[in-house]
Amino acid sequence: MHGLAGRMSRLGGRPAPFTTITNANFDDVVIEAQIRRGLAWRLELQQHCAAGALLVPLASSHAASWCPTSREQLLAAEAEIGVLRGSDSNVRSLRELLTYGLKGLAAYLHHAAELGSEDNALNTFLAQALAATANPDLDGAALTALVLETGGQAVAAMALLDGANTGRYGHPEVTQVRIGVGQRPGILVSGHDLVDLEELLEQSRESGIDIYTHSEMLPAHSYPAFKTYPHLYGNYGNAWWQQHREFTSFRGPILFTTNCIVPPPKDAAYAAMVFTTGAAGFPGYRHIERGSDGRKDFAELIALAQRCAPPEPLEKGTIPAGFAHHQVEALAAPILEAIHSGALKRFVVMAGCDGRQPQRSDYTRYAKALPSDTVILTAGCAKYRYNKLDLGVITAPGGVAIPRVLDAGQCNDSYSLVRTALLLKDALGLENINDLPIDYTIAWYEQKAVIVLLALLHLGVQNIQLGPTLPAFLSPGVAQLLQEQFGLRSVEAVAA
Ligand code: SF3
Repeated sequence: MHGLAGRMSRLGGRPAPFTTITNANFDDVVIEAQIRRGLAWRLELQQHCAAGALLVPLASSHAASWCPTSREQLLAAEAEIGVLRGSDSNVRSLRELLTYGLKGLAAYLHHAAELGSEDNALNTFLAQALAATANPDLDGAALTALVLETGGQAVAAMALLDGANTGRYGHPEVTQVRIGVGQRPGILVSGHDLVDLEELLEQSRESGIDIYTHSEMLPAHSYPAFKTYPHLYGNYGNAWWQQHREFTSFRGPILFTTNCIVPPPKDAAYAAMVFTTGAAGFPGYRHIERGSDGRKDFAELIALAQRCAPPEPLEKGTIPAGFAHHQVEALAAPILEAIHSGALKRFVVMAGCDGRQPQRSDYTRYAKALPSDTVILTAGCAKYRYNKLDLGVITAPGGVAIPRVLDAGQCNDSYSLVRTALLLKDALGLENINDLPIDYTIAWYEQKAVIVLLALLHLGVQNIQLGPTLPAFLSPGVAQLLQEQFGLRSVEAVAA
């Protein structure tokens, strides 16, 4: 049964809930095939239960018997299984909050599984909690408890992924990442999947091209294992939503390993050079599957890159990265000295997703306006709103310079922010995580920011600002509950 739970989260080699994360996969054919594989496995599970005289989960529910034979029947199911089913707006809202959290959790588990790290208890929780979203008998109290439990599971999943990443690639270390370009053509790798990047780097050795990271792949440069590839040149561009302009000027092939894809304009010449793999997909983009030998073959991309021009420069210089928990622990002494001397008075966790809405530039203004004795702890693509600002350093009494933006990595690396907070709490002898001089402002756009939020709530963090606005799926009743229990507010509400 445990093995089946793991398989259910990665239908047919593709991570099923991860595929439905915002901006990961726009290919209806792929998603329908995933649903049909899921239905086949449901039948397998039912037969397995019947053979062992076991209770069939949710046997009497619609989810256990639903069997669409056509695309039309599939789409018609929306009224019965869609987001707006049911009349209680708070139950709908909690179910959607749970679903978002589970998709984020599935993403972490998938990345860890790609690195060979699986946890049966986490896989089983994911399967059971997904089944709970189809249970019409769960009331608001039961769903609230499940949402908060999902936050606890998220902390465990983030620890699993952190161990998988650092076990394979080493602990991230402070690194100056180039943001200019070289003389050779390149391949641009976007998304979050480090294993894909590793395979591409291996296959493109000595091929006369360079590999560039984009958006959430930037933190790869900080891992010791990735530093051994001299053709991992640097990072090109910014957060996901600027990809039309940046992909055009890159002039070489692009590989999407996960979210976030922006549908290309009809006349976009770069569209012919985009490839997807893993959870990512878009109609018309070529998809690279893992072969029966367990390997992804990137030869077509590499050959295409060899015929391309080098990228046009967008900017030049370097940006610092690599402040994950192990590196921050190494800097703990000067950080504590700076706190005790009064040179460092406050931290602001500014993490999560970036987006194209104009009000997101408020994060840049906010970062610029912070007092010079404040350090930003960041992770996720939200960082691009302030990671290229010259905010300077705080100098500890012993002379060590502490940058005012400490970038822990991808949204997947938010675990590092938790570890840093717990490290400071213990070092400062505090009882409660909320006694730390830390403010939290989480920028959300997709499901992985939601699971980070649930993890922080599970740890008891109070007064988080979520922005730029609260998710539309939070009903007034659920938003009020989160405000009363956790002090959660929208950035908008705080600014008003
Ligand atoms: Fe960004 Fe899509 Fe969420 Fe990984 S790449 S944080 S939005």
